[in-house]
Amino acid sequence: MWIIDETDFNKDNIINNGNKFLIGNGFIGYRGTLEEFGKKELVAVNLPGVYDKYQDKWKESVNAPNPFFTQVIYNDKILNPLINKPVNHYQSLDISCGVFSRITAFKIDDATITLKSERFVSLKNIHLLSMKYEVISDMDITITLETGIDLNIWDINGPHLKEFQIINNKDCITAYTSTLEKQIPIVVSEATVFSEDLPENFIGNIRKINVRLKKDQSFYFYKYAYINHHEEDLINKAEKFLSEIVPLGYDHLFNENKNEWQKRWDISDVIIKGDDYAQLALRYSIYHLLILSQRHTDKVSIPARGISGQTYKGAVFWDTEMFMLPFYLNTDLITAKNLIKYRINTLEGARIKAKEYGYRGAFYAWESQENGMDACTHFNVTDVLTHRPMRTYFRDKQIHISADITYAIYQTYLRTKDISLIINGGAEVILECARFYLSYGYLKLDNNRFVLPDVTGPDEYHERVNNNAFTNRMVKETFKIALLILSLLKDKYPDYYENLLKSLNYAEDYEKIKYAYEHIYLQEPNEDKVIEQFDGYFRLEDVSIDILKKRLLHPNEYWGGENGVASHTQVIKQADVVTMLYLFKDDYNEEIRKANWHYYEQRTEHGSSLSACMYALVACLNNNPDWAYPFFMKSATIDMHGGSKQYAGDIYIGGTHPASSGGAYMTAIYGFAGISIYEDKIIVKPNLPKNWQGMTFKIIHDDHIMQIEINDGNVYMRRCNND
Ligand code: IFM
Repeated sequence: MWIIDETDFNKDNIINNGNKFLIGNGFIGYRGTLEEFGKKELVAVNLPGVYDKYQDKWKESVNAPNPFFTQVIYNDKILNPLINKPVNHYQSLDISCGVFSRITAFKIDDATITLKSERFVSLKNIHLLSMKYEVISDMDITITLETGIDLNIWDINGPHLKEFQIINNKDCITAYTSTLEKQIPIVVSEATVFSEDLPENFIGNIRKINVRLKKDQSFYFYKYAYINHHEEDLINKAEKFLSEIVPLGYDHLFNENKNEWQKRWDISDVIIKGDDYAQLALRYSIYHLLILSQRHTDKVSIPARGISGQTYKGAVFWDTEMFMLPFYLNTDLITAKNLIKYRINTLEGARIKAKEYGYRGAFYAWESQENGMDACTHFNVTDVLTHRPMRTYFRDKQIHISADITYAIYQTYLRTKDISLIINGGAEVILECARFYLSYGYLKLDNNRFVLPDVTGPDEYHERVNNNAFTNRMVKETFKIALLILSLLKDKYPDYYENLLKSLNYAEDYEKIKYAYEHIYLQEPNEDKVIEQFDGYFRLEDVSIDILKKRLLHPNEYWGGENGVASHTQVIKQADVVTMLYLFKDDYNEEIRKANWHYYEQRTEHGSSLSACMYALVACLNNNPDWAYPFFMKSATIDMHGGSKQYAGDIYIGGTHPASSGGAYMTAIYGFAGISIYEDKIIVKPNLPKNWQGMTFKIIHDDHIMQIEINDGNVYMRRCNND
């Protein structure tokens, strides 16, 4: 249960397969396309954290040239399934070690020629990609093989790169460039070692060789590529890197990568007994989280579409902290801390944004790019009917983002007990976020309530509402965390505490936070135990999703915004109150959780991939694992099936959905296994779906790796050796 595959070639699956068969290592994302494909097939070597803005288009992450480009030509015919129908095709992804393979046979004239390749982006060495490529024919023929770096890059809002400087020497081809806006240097370099020594002809960035294939004897080559950016002297670095890597050989590098994967799986795997398909889907979700781990940097976080391309501008949303971080907190504390440090490092951007809107403190970017600048535009959706940009308020009003980050920092501190996170910026972020809410909300004098007007909660179809239940609860938590941190610092780090209060001029705010924490308005459940999503929500038209669909004038219409079909009804985009019920499970009893689950589920379109897992998690809390199961499977299989929308008008919006993968993981661990983690203990209350006989997994707790096994209703926990 480690193989994702496709046994046929279907051109309609090309785009989705780019996501489904994605390989990567957090530094590089390489889409699951075939070597002979180009920009039309959305080949991409995505570089998260490298951003560029071209003219007045949206700033987005940058795609690098493709060092694996290879095509075979026989009798003037290109072996490309889009040009010549293959007689058979098989492609697969081995998620145990992040290896993509394909085998495609073509019947060209009287010869059957088979192409085989295998590639990986190394988890061991973040700059390295490697490929083995093989050609076999059933008769003696001469083919032409072209391989090198394809500079023709697929961009959504590009181009982003200056003209390339190509350096060819006998050992490698190097393409060096820099981004247009900020001149960030980028290098892609490749070395190719053929199974026979043949004369090579270079046409710029591509080499061409003629190969006499002997019947049934394979001709092959190994390719080693180096990708880097943001550093000086990259051309020399590339050449030096390849001169050291090539002698090690493909098998050695392959095994190094495999061993690294084994280590990561050893702590991350979740074994399910009794449900093979769920097993594969869950592992596939974990695979996506593993290829996104940011162990090498705290300057880059995980974009909402991962490393699958430029969708959503390659920007980082709350998805990372609320849906992905829990996985890293259980399995990879280096990544978990780096994700937090990214937010600490981008505090300045959040301060600038708060000021821009006339607030104090830190208002984090809804779509965060480098330095925490907000990539979210005021017109983030284009109306399909008028083709006009629509004013949206994600950027201005989705204020829960600062609370989500505060929550994540505190959770990370609780789990790692790493006070350095707090005293090296974490406390400042928390206090600045709390201060932002002080300046955003106000105290209603007639009832002495601290309220938050004019916000957008997770349900993006209802913009600019008052007192969104989720937001208010998260802001209360922010105040609580700020108070806890202040008292911790006062007790244990008095000098630091004094300096911080002084440098932030926080004494008055401290008092106000105490007051706001006590007086913030939280919605009470109504007589049916349902919590109103925001002031006035219950007064909106109560209409079914099916009826709403009939009102659409165009299938791709946006349901939210000023005139969206859902905006004036109770139909919501994604889990909102239900997300709050999960996060604050101890605040609400089962009766309330059940009433809200039922009420909101019927009214939720699940138009965001962040939605299903929250319904799954709360269904588990409600002791209904079998209700949770379809939502869990929906989250876990989203990128296996690729059912999500790929295009909105002309804009590609597909890609992978790592928050959904994270949500599937959370459902398995916190839902089905029923784990609750406290400072001094782990409580396990399993709630397995009926066809699951058991689960086994590991989590890091209190500096130890704990293995938890649930088997036929019994729970076993043991401490593993940390090595
Ligand atoms: O962060 C989400 C948001 O909640 C819904 N729209 C898409 C974003 C990115 O996944």
